[in-house]
Amino acid sequence: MTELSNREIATLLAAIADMLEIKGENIHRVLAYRRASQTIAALPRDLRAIYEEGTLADLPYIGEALAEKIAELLTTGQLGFYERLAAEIPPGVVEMVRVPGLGPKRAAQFWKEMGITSLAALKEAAQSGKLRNLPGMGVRSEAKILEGIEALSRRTDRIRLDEALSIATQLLARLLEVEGALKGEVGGSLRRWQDTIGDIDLLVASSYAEPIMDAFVAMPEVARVLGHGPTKTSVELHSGQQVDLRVLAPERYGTLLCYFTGSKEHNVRLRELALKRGLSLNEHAFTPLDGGPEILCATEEEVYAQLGMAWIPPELREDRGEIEAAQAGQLPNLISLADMKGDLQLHTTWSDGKSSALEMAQAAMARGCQYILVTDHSHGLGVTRGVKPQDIPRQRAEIEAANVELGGVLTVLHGCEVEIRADGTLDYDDETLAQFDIVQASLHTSLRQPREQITRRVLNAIRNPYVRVIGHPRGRMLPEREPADLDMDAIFEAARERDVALEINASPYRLDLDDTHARRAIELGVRLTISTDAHQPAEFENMRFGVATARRGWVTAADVVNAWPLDKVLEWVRKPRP
Ligand code: DGT
Ligand code: CA
Ligand code: CA
Ligand code: ZN
Repeated sequence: MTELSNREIATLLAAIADMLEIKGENIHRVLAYRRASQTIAALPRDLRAIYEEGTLADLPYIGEALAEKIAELLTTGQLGFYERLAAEIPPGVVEMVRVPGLGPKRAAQFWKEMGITSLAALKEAAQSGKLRNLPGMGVRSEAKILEGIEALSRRTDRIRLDEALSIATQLLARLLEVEGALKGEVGGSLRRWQDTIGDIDLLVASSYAEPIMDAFVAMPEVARVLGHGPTKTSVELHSGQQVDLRVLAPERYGTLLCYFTGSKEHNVRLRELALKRGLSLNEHAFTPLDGGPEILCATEEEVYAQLGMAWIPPELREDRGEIEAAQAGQLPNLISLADMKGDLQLHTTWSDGKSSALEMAQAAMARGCQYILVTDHSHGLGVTRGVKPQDIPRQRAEIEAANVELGGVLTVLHGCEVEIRADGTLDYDDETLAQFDIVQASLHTSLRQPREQITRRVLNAIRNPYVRVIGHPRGRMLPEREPADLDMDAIFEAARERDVALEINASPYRLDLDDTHARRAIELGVRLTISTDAHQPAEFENMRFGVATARRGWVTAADVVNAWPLDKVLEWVRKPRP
């Protein structure tokens, strides 16, 4: 019997909650299981260890009854209560609850009234129009179910960049404390700063791999060991993430890093180039095909030099032209975090932010920022409070007071994130917009409109005489919510014509524009901004994700408005538009 991980137990308790709800049980009972599931999913250590200490019932939302059920799971690998429910409710019905927008009540309805017991049968029924006549259903809700099934099929195990980075840096720091560990780095997609991460790769230089591997598998986050060898160990964490650790001697660290940073496509090209030089290349070394001695590389620079080119920044290693550029000595001079002089999107307590403009400014100043633009939501966006037109002068006075307090070290500008409404109009009229230093416009609602309609909304905003920036243009949410179906070429064209900038939103939930769109934008002469969209001081930290995304898009400091000094930004804002 394999031991259950925290994640598997959490999943099982969540399934019990769903099944109880499908049965129409008391909502408090349902919530008890759901909360217990969340508690366990968030635990940083093995549930079994807590059980053995006898302190299960001390965990939040876990009482005596639940503690007993967990004990049964941990000791027998099974749970009678779950088995009985599962025998009663077909698994396909429980699966239906995972469809976005489809709750347990509907799943029960489809099961009991239509005899639907699988996702495939549900899809079929929706496609042939059989659901629309059920009570409470209609043509629209039927279409939503099809969309939901579609979205579910796209669902991935990939996680957000910030989550992966936080796990990886914690594990790596502890590995580097082991005696004999000389240095280490995160590798794979994480080192390339891809927007979502499959598994985490850790790379360590040491001549003594064994104690490092042993320390790794003994870490409390580890749920199970998938493979344990002299140079590679793979584990699954309680949170469900897979982590691969590779250790090689320091004199081979360059090839190790290069190989496991990837991407696979980039590596294939490097190996082809090596072969042309009569060498085979892997993580250990270059090996001459004619049988000569290995060529070891302690650094990545040596690996690339061996192939006749300059070191390529990891963010570019996707085989999108970086190898040709390196060979020609024409790698772009990529933007870096140190180039960022301001932040042009953030929120305060005037809308859904958690801090005042002054508090945000002080935090930004501590990070060396020279200016920030406060961009609270306009009042029409239902979910947040937003700034009413009559309150704009009061907000302005508050910002002016903050500027006095800051004494000129950092300048706070008064902006807004005006809502692009579903009908394509903006939430403020032009007279209102004229009061702000810089106006950004964004989409937050009706993101599933047909391409032509939603594109027209953004084009309208770009053509407004006051709008200078479009925030998070495509409206995606990582890792799963698809972007709006926008005609990006039409948007790039209009943005270039009107000299309106497009944002790379640095929130790891968004990273929107993404790398490829950012690259296309600058190739077409469109300006960019990179902004954190911070809702509290700690979120200024996210700038690095935005800059990394820009680097993946070959962006240089000249392309980015808030990498410019303030006077140049203001000149750009005030310049008459065509
Ligand atoms: P991920 O984990 O899906 O976010 O993406 P990566 O790029 O981290 O992929 P992963 O973890 O499978 O492998 C890490 C790196 O190791 C990858 O970028 C390139 C290298 N690598 C892995 N498997 C292969 C392979 O079969 N051939 C080559 N050439 N390289 C590989
Ligand atoms: Ca990986
Ligand atoms: Ca991997
Ligand atoms: Zn927004």
